Amino acid sequence: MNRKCIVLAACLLTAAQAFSQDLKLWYAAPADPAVWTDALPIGNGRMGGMVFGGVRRDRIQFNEETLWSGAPRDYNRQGAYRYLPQIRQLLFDGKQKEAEELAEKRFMGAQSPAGDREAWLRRVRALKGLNGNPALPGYNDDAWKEMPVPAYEGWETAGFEGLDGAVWFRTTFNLPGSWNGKDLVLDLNRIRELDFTYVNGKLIGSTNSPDPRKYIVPATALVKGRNVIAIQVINYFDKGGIAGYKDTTRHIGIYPGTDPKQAISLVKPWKYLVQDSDPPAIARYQADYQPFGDLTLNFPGHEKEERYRRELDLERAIVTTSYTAGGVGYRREYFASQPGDALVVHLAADQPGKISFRASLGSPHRGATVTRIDAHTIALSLNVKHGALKGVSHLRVKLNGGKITASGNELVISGANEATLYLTAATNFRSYRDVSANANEISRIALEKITARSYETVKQAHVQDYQRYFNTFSIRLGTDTASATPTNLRLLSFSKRPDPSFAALYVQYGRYLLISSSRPGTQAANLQGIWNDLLAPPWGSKYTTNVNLEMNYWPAEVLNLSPMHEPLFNLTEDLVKTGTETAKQYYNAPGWVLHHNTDLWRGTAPINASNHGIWVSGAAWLSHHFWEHYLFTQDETFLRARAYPVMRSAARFYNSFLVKDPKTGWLVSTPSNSPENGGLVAGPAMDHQLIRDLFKNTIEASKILETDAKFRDSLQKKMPMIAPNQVGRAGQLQEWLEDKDDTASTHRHVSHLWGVFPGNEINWDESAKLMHAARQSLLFRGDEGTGWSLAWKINYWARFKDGAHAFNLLKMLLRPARSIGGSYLNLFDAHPPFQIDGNFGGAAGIAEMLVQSQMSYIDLLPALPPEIPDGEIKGLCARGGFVVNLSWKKGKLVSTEVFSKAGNKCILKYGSQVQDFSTEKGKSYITNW
Ligand code: FUC
Repeated sequence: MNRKCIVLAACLLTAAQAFSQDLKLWYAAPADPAVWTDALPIGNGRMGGMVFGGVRRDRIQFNEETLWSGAPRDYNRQGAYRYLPQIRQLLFDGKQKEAEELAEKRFMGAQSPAGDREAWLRRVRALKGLNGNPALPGYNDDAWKEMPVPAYEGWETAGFEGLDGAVWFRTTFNLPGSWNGKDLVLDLNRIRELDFTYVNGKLIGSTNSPDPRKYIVPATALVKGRNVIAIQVINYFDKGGIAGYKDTTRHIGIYPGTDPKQAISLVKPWKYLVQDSDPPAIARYQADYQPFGDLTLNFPGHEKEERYRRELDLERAIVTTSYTAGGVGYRREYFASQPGDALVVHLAADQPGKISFRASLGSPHRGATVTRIDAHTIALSLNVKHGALKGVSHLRVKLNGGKITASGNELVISGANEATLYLTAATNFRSYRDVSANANEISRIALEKITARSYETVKQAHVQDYQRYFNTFSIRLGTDTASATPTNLRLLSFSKRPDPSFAALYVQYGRYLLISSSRPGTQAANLQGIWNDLLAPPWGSKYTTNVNLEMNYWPAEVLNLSPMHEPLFNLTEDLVKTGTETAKQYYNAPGWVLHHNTDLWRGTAPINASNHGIWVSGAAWLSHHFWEHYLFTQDETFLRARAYPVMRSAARFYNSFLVKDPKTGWLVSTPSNSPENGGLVAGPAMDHQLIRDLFKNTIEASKILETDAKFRDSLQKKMPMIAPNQVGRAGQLQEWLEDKDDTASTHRHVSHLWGVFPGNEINWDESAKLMHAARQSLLFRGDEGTGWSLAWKINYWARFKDGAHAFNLLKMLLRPARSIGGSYLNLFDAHPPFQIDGNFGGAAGIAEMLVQSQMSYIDLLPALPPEIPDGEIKGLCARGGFVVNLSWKKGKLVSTEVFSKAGNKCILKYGSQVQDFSTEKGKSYITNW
């Protein structure tokens, strides 16, 4: 066998030139205007856009990352620590329910102030703002409009985004003669959230419970012929209206007491009137990420288009739509420029004078206004309801030829050769404590700056800037035979037909999404990255820290996007400050702590409910990211100035927080939770893995930095006292201190395997027994899961070195989204609903199949799936400061080239073969295998 090491001259890895695998998502049709996840994302880390690419009407829904609900405030419940001993004791005594009840009352975070609900309700119940009483059968509703009823996901989905308050609904039905004298059942199933339901003016029911609403309508309330149903729906927040059944084949309706089969369906347009759309604020634990607005373009006369194509080019970060209509070829380009700090849309045609359209701005925020600034510019202003933030956005159109007029607040362009639209946006957010920025000035200045340059210059600067990051890595898997197939069809067939290059595209898409949602200097990528169209998005589109936020950053180091990690470090450094106060108020402890969620305002206290909101390991997990960044980059300045202070402070917290379990004598984490599974407990395995990882890394860091010897010793002493990983009666890795795992549970979280990935205390080399047990646990849990759960399992199976199993999970992640995890047409991860973590976890998982470096060596092709017999990668990063290029054929490694950033000793391992050699900083080493 030919195994040689050649020392090369220093060379910089600019990998992208290497392969020309087609890096495009493309579609032969525009996005369905009603399906947001059909649209293609663009983003510059600060502004995000979703491009629909419609022909007659195009929509670019956009975001600015600092537009959130809420305001700076203290999230901590003062003095919560006074209840800590009692909660601990209840848990040690096996009284989980009592512990949860006490914690629910005394240990949850402080909510935002609520408005006066009762006073408001009294007013709307007293028919304030109405002429007459809509409950009465004789009320004249001729002037009311109609709304389709029901809407399971809320009236928001029927075009009423942002509507909360008191809304009246009215409809009628004809009483069949044979029902005369009978009591009827009015089955409305679900109403969001409180209703007052009348039949012919008589109140027949009212509840705010989510339970099915089946009201008895007494025969005495009914009249012959036409009967009137009137419902006053009260909705304070989020989804509203008559929701009916999730299964739309089941109808809401009315029927004689015993026989639903005879029901008269009430699924139809109902008359409605908004009585009051200004309900009082509700108390919230944390804030929601907000949509900003919509840029809408109308193209009169664009009919019967041909040769339509919509694509996202990952190599240039540009979306393009093109088509022919009326004999003219049209082409639009859309991108989010980081150097220009704006979204840009360029319209061109293949004949002069053919660009005519109307451009307008809108926003789902109630009360948003659009004003005309000058002949070419309009501005949108908005305030977040009940919140501290305002947003301002500017739109300017620059033309080549043609003319522009303003009609109302629209810009009307006719007969241009080309047009370029520049969209800027800003808020008054400065920091989590300061909202004094001038949104209008920031947005206006950005606009003036970018519009002073030509479109070509702006575009070139964008591509150059983006490629600085994107081109550090390239990947080719298999031969690219399917790129001529539209992405939606590839998604349909990925689980059935071999298409390894689709997996390569998915990796690069993950990198694209990270560059687009998390640039140095911006906020960290949230649950939806930077893309959100809803005022009340799922889980607030905030930062869930018991896996989701961290998963967003799994690809950052390994896929050579280290600078994109920066926003997570900034976020964490804020959390160290707020979390220090939480550590004091809740645990009377030094250091910092973070529970299972945070938001723009850096909340660190427990939220939601005591059975899962009290989870203490966020600080340990985020500290892990600082250490990993150091391992990959070997940047000692970063270790000293940024990583160590964060890690040390977190270690101080756990050092004080761990207590002795009276039964076992081990040190345990309590109260806590094995994420979202099993309620409030003492000693979940995951916590101990995380804390050991933190202690170990902090010890290591303090040695490298030659500091804190005493503190290091105290951690070293504690390490062996922490409750160890245990193998249970079914051969599983125990999720809890006690051997009580339910082996039939298919719960989406498999947190107790954290030590396998992203941790590494459980591995084949040093702890094979535990590795087997962890594997057994994962087998019990099964493959199915939400998007992020599938993505985590890909990484687990890669660490178990089972490439075939890992690839099966990738097939599940890359299947069309249905009721369980998969991907939307734009390849956004579906929890469902959309959550971006799975995109990042999935991309990292593919890397994990191909190279691993968590031990003291670089493991090459450790879990190569049979579906990827051939491939080539350039620019993959490994711990120790190495950048790896490798190629393989027919399932066998062919060659590697390792670039050494730090001059460390390098050990390469491929199966049972090992190559080790010293390296010099800045040099590359080729090995043929
Ligand atoms: C955790 C998960 C959910 C979801 C949410 C954002 O609560 O358990 O599945 O991903 O975060």
